[in-house]
Amino acid sequence: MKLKAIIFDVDGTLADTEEAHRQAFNAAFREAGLPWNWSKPQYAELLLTTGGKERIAAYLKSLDLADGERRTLSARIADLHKAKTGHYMRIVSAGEVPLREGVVRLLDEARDAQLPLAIATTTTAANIEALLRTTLGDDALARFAVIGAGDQVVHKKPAPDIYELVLQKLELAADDCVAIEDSANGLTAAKAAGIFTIVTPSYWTQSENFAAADLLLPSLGSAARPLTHRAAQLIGGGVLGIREIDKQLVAARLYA
Ligand code: XBP
Ligand code: MG
Repeated sequence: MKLKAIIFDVDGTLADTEEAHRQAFNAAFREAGLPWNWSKPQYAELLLTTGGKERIAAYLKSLDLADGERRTLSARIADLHKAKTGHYMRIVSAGEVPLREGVVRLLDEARDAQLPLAIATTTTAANIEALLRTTLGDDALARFAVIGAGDQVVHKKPAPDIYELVLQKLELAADDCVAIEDSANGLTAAKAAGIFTIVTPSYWTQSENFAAADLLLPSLGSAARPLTHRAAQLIGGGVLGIREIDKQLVAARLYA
Protein backbone atom coordinates (compact mmCIF):
# COMPACT_ATOMS: atom_id res chain seq x y z
CA MET A 1 0.00 0.00 0.00
CA LYS A 2 1.32 3.43 -0.94
CA LEU A 3 -0.83 5.36 1.56
CA LYS A 4 1.16 5.92 4.77
CA ALA A 5 -1.05 8.43 6.64
CA ILE A 6 -4.29 10.37 6.43
CA ILE A 7 -4.25 13.98 7.60
CA PHE A 8 -7.61 15.43 8.64
CA ASP A 9 -8.75 19.01 8.84
CA VAL A 10 -11.13 19.48 11.79
CA ASP A 11 -13.62 22.33 11.29
CA GLY A 12 -16.05 21.38 8.55
CA THR A 13 -14.31 18.07 7.84
CA LEU A 14 -14.48 15.93 10.99
CA ALA A 15 -17.58 17.87 12.08
CA ASP A 16 -19.66 20.82 10.95
CA THR A 17 -18.42 23.00 13.80
CA GLU A 18 -18.71 26.52 12.41
CA GLU A 19 -22.20 27.23 13.76
CA ALA A 20 -20.84 26.43 17.23
CA HIS A 21 -17.86 28.73 16.55
CA ARG A 22 -20.24 31.50 15.41
CA GLN A 23 -22.37 31.19 18.55
CA ALA A 24 -19.24 31.16 20.71
CA PHE A 25 -17.92 34.36 19.11
CA ASN A 26 -21.27 36.09 19.64
CA ALA A 27 -21.48 34.91 23.27
CA ALA A 28 -17.99 36.31 23.94
CA PHE A 29 -18.89 39.65 22.32
CA ARG A 30 -22.12 39.89 24.32
CA GLU A 31 -20.35 39.05 27.56
CA ALA A 32 -17.73 41.73 26.87
CA GLY A 33 -20.46 44.32 26.36
CA LEU A 34 -19.76 44.75 22.66
CA PRO A 35 -22.68 45.39 20.28
CA TRP A 36 -21.38 42.82 17.77
CA ASN A 37 -23.52 39.90 16.63
CA TRP A 38 -22.32 37.99 13.58
CA SER A 39 -25.20 36.78 11.40
CA LYS A 40 -24.89 33.60 9.33
CA PRO A 41 -24.34 35.40 5.98
CA GLN A 42 -21.81 37.72 7.64
CA TYR A 43 -20.02 34.74 9.21
CA ALA A 44 -19.83 32.98 5.84
CA GLU A 45 -17.74 35.92 4.59
CA LEU A 46 -15.68 36.19 7.77
CA LEU A 47 -14.81 32.49 7.43
CA LEU A 48 -12.59 33.39 4.51
CA THR A 49 -10.15 34.55 7.19
CA THR A 50 -8.98 31.41 9.00
CA GLY A 51 -8.21 31.49 12.72
CA GLY A 52 -10.44 33.06 15.36
CA LYS A 53 -8.11 35.89 16.43
CA GLU A 54 -7.37 36.70 12.80
CA ARG A 55 -11.14 36.64 12.08
CA ILE A 56 -11.88 39.19 14.82
CA ALA A 57 -9.02 41.36 13.51
CA ALA A 58 -10.45 41.16 9.97
CA TYR A 59 -13.87 42.21 11.31
CA LEU A 60 -12.34 45.17 13.17
CA LYS A 61 -10.64 46.24 9.97
CA SER A 62 -14.02 46.37 8.22
CA LEU A 63 -15.51 48.71 10.87
CA ASP A 64 -15.45 52.48 10.56
CA LEU A 65 -13.66 53.42 13.81
CA ALA A 66 -11.59 56.26 15.21
CA ASP A 67 -7.89 55.40 15.60
CA GLY A 68 -7.97 55.31 19.40
CA GLU A 69 -11.00 53.03 19.56
CA ARG A 70 -9.49 50.73 16.95
CA ARG A 71 -6.32 50.42 19.04
CA THR A 72 -8.28 49.73 22.24
CA LEU A 73 -10.41 47.06 20.57
CA SER A 74 -7.38 45.46 18.89
CA ALA A 75 -5.75 45.11 22.30
CA ARG A 76 -8.81 43.14 23.48
CA ILE A 77 -8.67 40.49 20.72
CA ALA A 78 -6.66 37.95 22.72
CA ASP A 79 -9.04 38.11 25.71
CA LEU A 80 -12.13 38.02 23.51
CA HIS A 81 -10.77 34.96 21.77
CA LYS A 82 -9.96 33.24 25.07
CA ALA A 83 -13.57 33.75 26.18
CA LYS A 84 -14.78 32.51 22.79
CA THR A 85 -12.75 29.30 23.20
CA GLY A 86 -14.42 28.73 26.58
CA HIS A 87 -17.89 29.12 25.05
CA TYR A 88 -17.02 26.88 22.12
CA MET A 89 -15.73 24.13 24.42
CA ARG A 90 -18.91 24.35 26.49
CA ILE A 91 -21.16 24.00 23.40
CA VAL A 92 -19.15 21.12 21.95
CA SER A 93 -18.78 19.32 25.29
CA ALA A 94 -22.58 19.37 25.62
CA GLY A 95 -22.64 17.04 22.62
CA GLU A 96 -24.25 19.51 20.24
CA VAL A 97 -21.85 18.88 17.35
CA PRO A 98 -21.79 15.37 15.86
CA LEU A 99 -19.03 13.99 13.63
CA ARG A 100 -19.81 13.97 9.91
CA GLU A 101 -21.04 10.98 7.94
CA GLY A 102 -18.45 8.21 7.65
CA VAL A 103 -15.83 9.84 9.88
CA VAL A 104 -16.02 7.29 12.71
CA ARG A 105 -16.01 4.45 10.19
CA LEU A 106 -12.84 5.71 8.49
CA LEU A 107 -11.10 6.45 11.81
CA ASP A 108 -11.93 2.96 13.08
CA GLU A 109 -10.77 1.38 9.84
CA ALA A 110 -7.43 3.22 10.10
CA ARG A 111 -7.00 2.09 13.70
CA ASP A 112 -7.67 -1.54 12.77
CA ALA A 113 -5.18 -1.30 9.87
CA GLN A 114 -2.64 0.56 12.07
CA LEU A 115 -2.52 3.38 9.53
CA PRO A 116 -1.23 6.59 11.14
CA LEU A 117 -3.67 9.48 11.38
CA ALA A 118 -2.93 13.17 11.87
CA ILE A 119 -4.69 16.50 12.24
CA ALA A 120 -3.82 19.77 10.48
CA THR A 121 -6.09 22.60 11.57
CA THR A 122 -6.12 26.31 12.26
CA THR A 123 -8.33 25.96 15.31
CA THR A 124 -7.14 26.02 18.94
CA ALA A 125 -5.86 22.70 20.36
CA ALA A 126 -8.31 22.76 23.30
CA ASN A 127 -11.21 22.87 20.83
CA ILE A 128 -10.07 19.67 19.12
CA GLU A 129 -9.75 17.92 22.44
CA ALA A 130 -13.28 18.93 23.45
CA LEU A 131 -14.74 17.78 20.13
CA LEU A 132 -12.89 14.45 19.97
CA ARG A 133 -13.35 13.48 23.61
CA THR A 134 -17.07 14.23 23.43
CA THR A 135 -17.67 12.33 20.20
CA LEU A 136 -15.13 9.49 20.44
CA GLY A 137 -14.36 9.05 24.14
CA ASP A 138 -11.48 9.79 26.47
CA ASP A 139 -8.77 8.02 24.45
CA ALA A 140 -9.70 9.85 21.23
CA LEU A 141 -6.59 12.01 21.04
CA ALA A 142 -4.37 8.91 21.17
CA ARG A 143 -5.78 7.90 17.78
CA PHE A 144 -3.75 10.66 16.15
CA ALA A 145 0.01 10.29 15.77
CA VAL A 146 0.39 14.04 15.22
CA ILE A 147 -1.89 16.96 15.99
CA GLY A 148 -0.95 20.22 14.27
CA ALA A 149 -3.12 23.11 15.46
CA GLY A 150 -3.66 26.84 15.86
CA ASP A 151 -0.68 28.99 16.70
CA GLN A 152 1.93 26.25 16.19
CA VAL A 153 2.60 28.04 12.91
CA VAL A 154 2.66 31.77 12.20
CA HIS A 155 0.93 31.59 8.85
CA LYS A 156 -2.41 29.78 8.98
CA LYS A 157 -4.24 28.20 6.01
CA PRO A 158 -4.23 28.88 3.03
CA ALA A 159 -0.46 28.87 3.76
CA PRO A 160 0.96 25.32 3.65
CA ASP A 161 2.80 25.72 7.00
CA ILE A 162 0.55 23.56 9.21
CA TYR A 163 0.66 20.70 6.67
CA GLU A 164 4.43 21.02 6.34
CA LEU A 165 4.79 20.88 10.13
CA VAL A 166 2.59 17.78 10.35
CA LEU A 167 4.52 16.01 7.56
CA GLN A 168 7.77 16.81 9.32
CA LYS A 169 6.47 15.40 12.62
CA LEU A 170 5.09 12.31 10.88
CA GLU A 171 8.48 11.91 9.17
CA LEU A 172 6.67 11.15 5.94
CA ALA A 173 6.84 12.50 2.39
CA ALA A 174 3.90 14.52 1.07
CA ASP A 175 3.70 12.01 -1.77
CA ASP A 176 2.63 9.15 0.55
CA CYS A 177 -0.07 11.05 2.45
CA VAL A 178 -3.63 12.12 1.80
CA ALA A 179 -5.37 15.18 3.26
CA ILE A 180 -9.11 15.50 3.82
CA GLU A 181 -10.46 19.06 3.77
CA ASP A 182 -13.74 20.96 3.44
CA SER A 183 -12.71 24.45 2.34
CA ALA A 184 -10.90 26.24 -0.47
CA ASN A 185 -8.44 27.67 2.06
CA GLY A 186 -7.70 24.19 3.41
CA LEU A 187 -7.41 22.76 -0.09
CA THR A 188 -4.93 25.47 -1.08
CA ALA A 189 -2.86 24.78 2.04
CA ALA A 190 -2.70 21.01 1.54
CA LYS A 191 -1.99 21.24 -2.20
CA ALA A 192 0.74 23.83 -1.61
CA ALA A 193 2.36 21.27 0.70
CA GLY A 194 2.21 18.76 -2.18
CA ILE A 195 -0.44 16.47 -0.66
CA PHE A 196 -3.17 14.55 -2.53
CA THR A 197 -6.34 16.23 -1.28
CA ILE A 198 -9.87 14.92 -0.96
CA VAL A 199 -12.54 17.57 -0.37
CA THR A 200 -15.88 16.94 1.33
CA PRO A 201 -17.51 20.41 1.33
CA SER A 202 -19.49 21.50 4.38
CA TYR A 203 -22.56 23.70 4.84
CA TRP A 204 -20.36 26.83 4.90
CA THR A 205 -18.04 25.98 2.02
CA GLN A 206 -20.33 24.27 -0.50
CA SER A 207 -20.23 27.12 -3.02
CA GLU A 208 -16.43 27.50 -2.98
CA ASN A 209 -14.18 26.59 -5.89
CA PHE A 210 -12.70 23.10 -5.55
CA ALA A 211 -11.29 22.74 -9.06
CA ALA A 212 -7.86 21.95 -7.56
CA ALA A 213 -9.19 18.99 -5.52
CA ASP A 214 -7.85 15.54 -6.39
CA LEU A 215 -11.18 14.05 -5.39
CA LEU A 216 -14.42 15.86 -4.56
CA LEU A 217 -17.14 13.95 -2.67
CA PRO A 218 -20.27 15.09 -0.80
CA SER A 219 -19.15 13.05 2.23
CA LEU A 220 -16.99 10.04 3.14
CA GLY A 221 -20.09 7.84 2.91
CA SER A 222 -21.38 5.37 5.49
CA ALA A 223 -23.39 2.16 5.48
CA ALA A 224 -26.48 4.16 6.50
CA ARG A 225 -25.88 6.91 3.93
CA PRO A 226 -23.66 5.58 1.15
CA LEU A 227 -22.38 7.73 -1.69
CA THR A 228 -24.41 7.45 -4.87
CA HIS A 229 -24.26 8.38 -8.54
CA ARG A 230 -21.07 9.94 -9.81
CA ALA A 231 -19.37 10.00 -6.38
CA ALA A 232 -19.86 6.25 -5.95
CA GLN A 233 -18.73 5.69 -9.52
CA LEU A 234 -15.55 7.67 -8.92
CA ILE A 235 -14.43 5.57 -5.96
CA GLY A 236 -16.03 2.27 -6.99
CA GLY A 237 -18.48 1.96 -4.07
CA GLY A 238 -20.64 3.73 -1.52
CA VAL A 239 -18.02 4.39 1.15
CA LEU A 240 -14.54 5.87 1.04
CA GLY A 241 -12.28 3.44 2.89
CA ILE A 242 -8.51 3.05 3.11
CA ARG A 243 -8.43 0.79 0.06
CA GLU A 244 -10.35 3.31 -2.05
CA ILE A 245 -8.11 6.17 -0.87
CA ASP A 246 -4.97 4.18 -1.64
CA LYS A 247 -6.25 3.35 -5.12
CA GLN A 248 -6.86 7.04 -5.84
CA LEU A 249 -3.42 7.99 -4.55
CA VAL A 250 -1.64 5.33 -6.59
CA ALA A 251 -3.49 6.33 -9.77
CA ALA A 252 -2.75 10.03 -9.23
CA ARG A 253 0.94 9.45 -8.68
CA LEU A 254 1.14 7.05 -11.63
CA TYR A 255 -0.31 9.53 -14.10
CA ALA A 256 1.26 12.69 -12.59
C1 XBP B 1 -11.25 26.63 10.62
C2 XBP B 1 -11.17 27.94 11.19
C3 XBP B 1 -11.08 28.11 12.62
C4 XBP B 1 -12.32 28.24 13.46
C5 XBP B 1 -12.00 29.07 14.68
O1 XBP B 1 -10.42 26.55 9.47
O2 XBP B 1 -11.06 28.90 10.49
O3 XBP B 1 -10.45 29.34 12.74
O4 XBP B 1 -13.36 28.87 12.75
O5 XBP B 1 -11.06 28.48 15.48
P1 XBP B 1 -9.88 25.14 8.94
P2 XBP B 1 -10.25 29.36 16.58
O6 XBP B 1 -10.99 24.15 9.05
O7 XBP B 1 -9.51 25.42 7.51
O8 XBP B 1 -8.69 24.73 9.77
O9 XBP B 1 -11.17 30.43 17.08
O10 XBP B 1 -9.87 28.39 17.68
O11 XBP B 1 -9.03 29.95 15.92
MG1 MG C 1 -12.09 23.23 7.54
